[in-house]
Amino acid sequence: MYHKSSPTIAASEITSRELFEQRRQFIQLIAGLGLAALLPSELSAGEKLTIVKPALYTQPETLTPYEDVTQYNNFYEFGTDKEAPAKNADTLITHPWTITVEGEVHKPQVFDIERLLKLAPLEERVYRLRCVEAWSMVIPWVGYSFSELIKQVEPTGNAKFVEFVSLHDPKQMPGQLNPVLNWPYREGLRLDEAMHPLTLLTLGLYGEVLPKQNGAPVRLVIPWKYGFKSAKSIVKIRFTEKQPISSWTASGPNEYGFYANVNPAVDHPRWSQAKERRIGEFLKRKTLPFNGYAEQVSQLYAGMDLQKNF
Ligand SMILES: Nc1nc2c(c(=O)[nH]1)N[C@H]1C(S)=C(S)[C@@H](COP(=O)(O)O)O[C@H]1N2
Ligand SMILES: [Mo]
Repeated sequence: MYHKSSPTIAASEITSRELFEQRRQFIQLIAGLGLAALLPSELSAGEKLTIVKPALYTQPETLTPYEDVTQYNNFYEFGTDKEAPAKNADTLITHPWTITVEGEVHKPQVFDIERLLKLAPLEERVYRLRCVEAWSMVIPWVGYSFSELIKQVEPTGNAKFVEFVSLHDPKQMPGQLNPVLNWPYREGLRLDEAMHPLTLLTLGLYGEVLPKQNGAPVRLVIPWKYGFKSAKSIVKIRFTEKQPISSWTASGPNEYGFYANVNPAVDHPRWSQAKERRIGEFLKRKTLPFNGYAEQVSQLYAGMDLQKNF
């Protein structure tokens, strides 16, 4: 079973760049120890999970406090208020857990969480997460590039997209009794977006196994897209030839596009996307194209009309 085993430091203690760096190093240390300690002993023998690589794409920014990251959430399976997931998500059973990978792959297979934890060295990635509702956070995630899983299943030549499906069980997820979305929660990426090294298969944050309200035990984080693309508590991954229909796109095709790249120049029909409120800060800041990751990802969309493909 998973137990919260690593201490956390209040992010409010960060007062300078130096402290921030010290803290980062400490988090990296406990991340390795904490996650390794969670493995059943027969799996931890000889495994190098204690190494948490400082990552290539990590952004040196002030982290959003742990309390905000874990108490201000969107996870409609547990209610539509930001406070609801932290209050209600304890009914989610996160172990045992498997992800079934199927569709246009040469090697369809079922991954249990123990295997996912050791599929690749765990890295800490500090990513900005920009919600479509015009707020944002900076979160130290733990995981590895989703391409590591793609390699294992060997997509066929027909695979053009990847669909992600979250758990559907109203007993564990009472918010699913509310037809606010067409359950289960579904999201999708183009295969090249899914292959991009920034796309993170995420197993932890702040050096700990993911809290349930943040999408335990496994979610995706796609930092250049609006937060709703980053599906939580994933049980199925399907490689497809046709573009999958995301839950949010199904509920409002004019409001939530398939691409959903963060774009200050394309407003949501009901509000501006030009600025965002960083949770914990007072003044709004300008939203950056691709959430600040344009250098890494803009070539994925070369020649595309991003007003049309919003
Ligand atoms: N299954 C599922 N995944 C989801 C959501 C959801 O309601 N259900 N909300 C999305 C939205 S809108 C955002 S902004 C992020 C929030 O992630 P966080 O709560 O870890 O910050 O999760 C995304 N993933
Ligand atoms: Mo969101």
